[in-house]
Amino acid sequence: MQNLSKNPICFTLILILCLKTNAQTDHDSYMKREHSLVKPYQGAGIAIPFWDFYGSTMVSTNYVRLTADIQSRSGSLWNQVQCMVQNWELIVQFKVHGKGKELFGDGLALWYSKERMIPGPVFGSKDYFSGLAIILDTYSNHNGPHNHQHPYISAMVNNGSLSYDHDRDGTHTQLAGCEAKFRNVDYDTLISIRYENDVLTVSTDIENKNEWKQCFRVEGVKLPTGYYFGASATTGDLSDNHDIYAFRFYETSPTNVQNAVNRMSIIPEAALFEAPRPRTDDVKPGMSNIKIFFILLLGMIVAVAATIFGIMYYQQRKESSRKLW
Ligand SMILES: *[C@@H]1O[C@H](CO)[C@@H](O)[C@H](O)[C@H]1NC(C)=O
Ligand SMILES: [Ca+2]
Repeated sequence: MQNLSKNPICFTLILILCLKTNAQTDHDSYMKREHSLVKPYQGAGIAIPFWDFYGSTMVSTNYVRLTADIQSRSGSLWNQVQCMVQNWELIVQFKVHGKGKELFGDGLALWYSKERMIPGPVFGSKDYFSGLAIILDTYSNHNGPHNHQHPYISAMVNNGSLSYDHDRDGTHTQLAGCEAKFRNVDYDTLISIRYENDVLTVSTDIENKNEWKQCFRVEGVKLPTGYYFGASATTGDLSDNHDIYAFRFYETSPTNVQNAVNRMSIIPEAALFEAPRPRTDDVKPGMSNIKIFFILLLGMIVAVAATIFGIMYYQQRKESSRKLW
């Protein structure tokens, strides 16, 4: 321990490791069947208990395919049971894959929303939604430079007043996000969405390491109880298979029934938006470092020149005043 405290970097590393372990998912908590979707799905492709599907969605033995790798498809999958759990974790096993090497899209969204089964432009679901969308965007619609790579995972909280802007890949309405290379890999890819005491934490397990990596954590997220879980995906000119393998829902701490009922009437809200959210191609590019360097250099030259002239002037005056005397 003495050695450790003498070595601050090592100590910090160990501290981070400890914190990470503590933050890791506690899978001993109880999986709630009414919000979960696990194999065997039952119903032989016709009906899955607690779940409805819409559009291009197809159920097979191993996965639910929201869209196939075909242009202009849209599909969704919705839980039938309102969520009255206050603190929860949802783990979704998914797979996004297709023929496209360079061009593929558009992506999928995981929902906790008031409305269900309503098709629309936000990855196959309704715009101006109420609730939470976790968006797994595989295609960058943005023509200008982005400040991140795709695929990209982001969160958006909406009270029904905001529109998801595809042209900006939703960057100016997102709470937070992270890059995530989940596409076309041949191992399992999972995302965890944790909502506890108004804190939203999204983590991924997409590197075949069997461990969670935090994507983002946002405090002050207000979500009501009584909304529905869902998943939707869409393809346009570009396509991909968007498959859901499992939804696993856990109640992470016991719910107080009265609180849960009271929370049904709150309006979705997020205290902290990611700041700043630049709309990059609208903004004139700022001064480049080279420009700043030259301006500083010019300033220095002017200052040096002024000093030299000043000294020369002073000496000349001294000399001329000497002559006068
Ligand atoms: C809904 O959200 C918008 C944008 O965040 C906000 O301006 C508005 O006040 C909110 N409305 C309600 C009723 O909370
Ligand atoms: Ca996009």
